[in-house]
Amino acid sequence: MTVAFRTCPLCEATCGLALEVDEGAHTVTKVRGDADDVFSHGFLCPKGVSIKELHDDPDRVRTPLVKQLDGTFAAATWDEAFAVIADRLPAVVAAGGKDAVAAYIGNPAAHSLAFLLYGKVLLKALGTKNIFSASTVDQYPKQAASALMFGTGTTIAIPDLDRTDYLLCLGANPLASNGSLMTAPDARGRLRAIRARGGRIVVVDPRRSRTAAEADEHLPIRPGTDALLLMAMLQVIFAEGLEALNAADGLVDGLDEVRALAADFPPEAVADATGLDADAIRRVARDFATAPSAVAYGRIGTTTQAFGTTASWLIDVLNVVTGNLDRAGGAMFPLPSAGLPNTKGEPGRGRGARFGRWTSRVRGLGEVFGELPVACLAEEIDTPGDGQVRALITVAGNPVVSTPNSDRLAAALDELDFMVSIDIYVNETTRHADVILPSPSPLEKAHFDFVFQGFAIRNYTNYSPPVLPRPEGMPDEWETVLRLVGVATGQGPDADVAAIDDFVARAAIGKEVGDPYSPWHGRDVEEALAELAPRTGTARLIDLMLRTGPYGLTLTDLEAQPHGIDLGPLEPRLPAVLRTPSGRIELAPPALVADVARLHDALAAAPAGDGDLVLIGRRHLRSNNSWMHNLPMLVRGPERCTLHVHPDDAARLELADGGQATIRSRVGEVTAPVEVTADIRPGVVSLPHGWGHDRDGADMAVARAHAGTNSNVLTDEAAVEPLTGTAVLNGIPVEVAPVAAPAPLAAAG
Ligand SMILES: Nc1nc2c(c(=O)[nH]1)N[C@H]1C(S)=C(S)[C@@H](COP(=O)(O)OP(=O)(O)OC[C@H]3O[C@@H](n4cnc5c(=O)[nH]c(N)nc54)[C@H](O)[C@@H]3O)O[C@H]1N2
Ligand SMILES: Nc1nc2c(c(=O)[nH]1)N[C@H]1C(S)=C(S)[C@@H](COP(=O)(O)OP(=O)(O)OC[C@H]3O[C@@H](n4cnc5c(=O)[nH]c(N)nc54)[C@H](O)[C@@H]3O)O[C@H]1N2
Ligand code: SF4
Ligand SMILES: [Mo]
Repeated sequence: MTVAFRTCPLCEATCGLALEVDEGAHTVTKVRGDADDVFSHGFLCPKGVSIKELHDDPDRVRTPLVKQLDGTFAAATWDEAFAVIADRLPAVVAAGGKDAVAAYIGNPAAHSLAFLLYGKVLLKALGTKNIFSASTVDQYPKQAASALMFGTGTTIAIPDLDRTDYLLCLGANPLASNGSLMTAPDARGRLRAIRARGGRIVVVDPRRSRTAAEADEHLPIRPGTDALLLMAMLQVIFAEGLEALNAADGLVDGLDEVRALAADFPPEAVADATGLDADAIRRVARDFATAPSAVAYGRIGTTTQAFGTTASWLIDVLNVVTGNLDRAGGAMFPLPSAGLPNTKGEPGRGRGARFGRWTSRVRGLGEVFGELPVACLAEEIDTPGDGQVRALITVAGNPVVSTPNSDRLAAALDELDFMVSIDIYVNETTRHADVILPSPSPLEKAHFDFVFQGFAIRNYTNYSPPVLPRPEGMPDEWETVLRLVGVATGQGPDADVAAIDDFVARAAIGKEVGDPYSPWHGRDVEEALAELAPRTGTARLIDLMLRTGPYGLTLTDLEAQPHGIDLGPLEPRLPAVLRTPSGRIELAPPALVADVARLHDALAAAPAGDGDLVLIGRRHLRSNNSWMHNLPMLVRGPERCTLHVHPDDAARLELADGGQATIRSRVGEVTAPVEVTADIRPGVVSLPHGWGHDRDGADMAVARAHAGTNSNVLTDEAAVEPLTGTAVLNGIPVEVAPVAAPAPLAAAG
């Protein structure tokens, strides 16, 4: 029995795990939090504990599966599976061109070294414009706003949670989600510490979430109106002369423009639309502006809604004009060990961001960060014509459950000529695939959360080697990706993966030696490649990123520190962090200023009537999007997929607590059990996403027994946020009615 230390790959908190390993039985016997982890200090949540069940899950796919003529899957060897792919994928391209193949990249890919480091290689090899991901049902609005203001999509201002005096938390529930775009193991402990040191927490959420329940104040906002609230706060701050730029002073363009825009939104003007009291808005604005330090932070409830990018922008405008950008206790820019685009090239200036360089075929939605909005995936498959998508590759994604109008997408997938999924389950999406290629279990892969280290509330780094060896014959995830690259580049099913890997490494080194600001500038590529030997694959690329990164570390340095390396609290990074063409903070990017017209329209529109209901989502600590419901320890206990309804709405609609209700939207209808609770505001109902595991053909026995209802049968693919095409998943108009109890049988005779 040995103890292995590794970072938990299951959410953004990146907790250190201490695992008792039984190599003989190829499993772990015990999961604990690693008390010596430099960042998580032993914190662990129920999902982290479940990594053992995930590894042991009998339903987890362990060999390639190939669909038979009768529609069932049969186990295949890797050579057999790749032979099928090499036979059928190029045929789709030959018939319909490169755009006939689409790709969808799911959320766990953001935690996978293979997809982070080689995913782009695959997408480039495919050469298709039909690239989709979970980002357009998630964080692209925040990344787009950040790119327009600061110059790159990963230059995201992160709450300095451990030092702030005032946290304004909008549309996020870190007590359930463990934090997102705010990597902070033990978010609850860190939030409690804010109050313990005399600070204040205000939560803006239509629901009294767990985070709201622990806050000093809860503002139960109407869904989709956060941008109006933020405008009103800015109006107060400007009108009362409370603005101060501090670190951003002399670096800001557009301050007068923002001041003029906000002038139209005094608290009284937005009170009805937001459902909030004007005095409360005014007080929160003053408190925020006058706190010794303060930070506004928004997440899913502010991004996947009608004003996602605009709200994300105004959150950072608030941080900037109150002098809280780039100062301790405010919103700061991490400096991760593997670097970021904002550590490359000329400090303080860059090319900035451009969106809409191409558009989707059917609806004409614009490209964002090289992708098209996933809300238009189904129509790209089911609408005939030139450029129609005929094949799909999914990578660690479950779009049939996670993206809007699930039923339309599920039907569209059945029409494809060919589909490949790299995944660890046969689920609602992968059941449509012709070939499923499994990944190793999380315990059989190396892990390095370099993306989330770039969004962390403290600078730290931590590399985890695999805990267990891969089973005989199972390739590493990156080898599978590169084998697909071989097929996509016409090298057939047996391409030389090592040669492709060398090619990728040379290209990455080439970028460094060509960057006058890189420590490796001007070096000889072959000599640099030799320095990284004998490492190959993901380890070689990580070593390169570390060596050319801001701290000049090596992978050997990280391997020597299994509990991680603390690199200290966040430090000011202005102005060097900026990559805007102007070299300044763009407070009023034209695309965002233009969207303020829609805010005026929202104010002018008739307020919601008494009978109007809108649907929002929510998360639970023991759930993880759509894919961890097959683990018995996470689905134990009361049913989680329930419709939350306020008592007033329940009375009006004659909905009984514990009874069933039908929920209908423009695109679909589902049934769910009702949970009557005063924790949700009237006029709003909430159903969590990620459920609905009763589809035929999925092979997840535990999940099927706890099927729940797929809330994305209700979300509308036509409703997208205009700047990034991100789906509106919160604020969906719905009608709710009780399911009539079965009539009692008439007494016989
Ligand atoms: N209504 C509504 N919809 C939402 C949301 C919401 O709040 N409301 N949230 C959205 C958000 S934020 C997100 S991120 C998306 C998530 O959307 P997706 O990423 O599409 O879905 P997940 O549920 O994360 O599914 C992950 C898939 O990856 C597989 N998987 C897990 N680990 C691995 C691995 O190591 N390797 C491989 N190859 N596969 C793996 C799982 O089996 C599963 O099929 O859902 C979005 N959908
Ligand atoms: N346990 C668990 N942890 C997770 C996940 C999970 O599924 N389960 N998913 C992970 C992923 S992929 C992500 S992206 C993160 C998301 O992390 P969070 O954003 O913290 O996730 P949620 O818990 O969904 O919190 C969103 C909140 O927004 C509220 N909301 C809805 N509409 C509005 C609105 O219009 N305005 C405002 N102000 N609030 C609104 C909801 O009531 C909800 O409380 O969580 C990650 N962590
Ligand atoms: S909070 Fe996230 S990273 Fe930490 S143990 Fe839980 S799932 Fe893993
Ligand atoms: Mo997400």
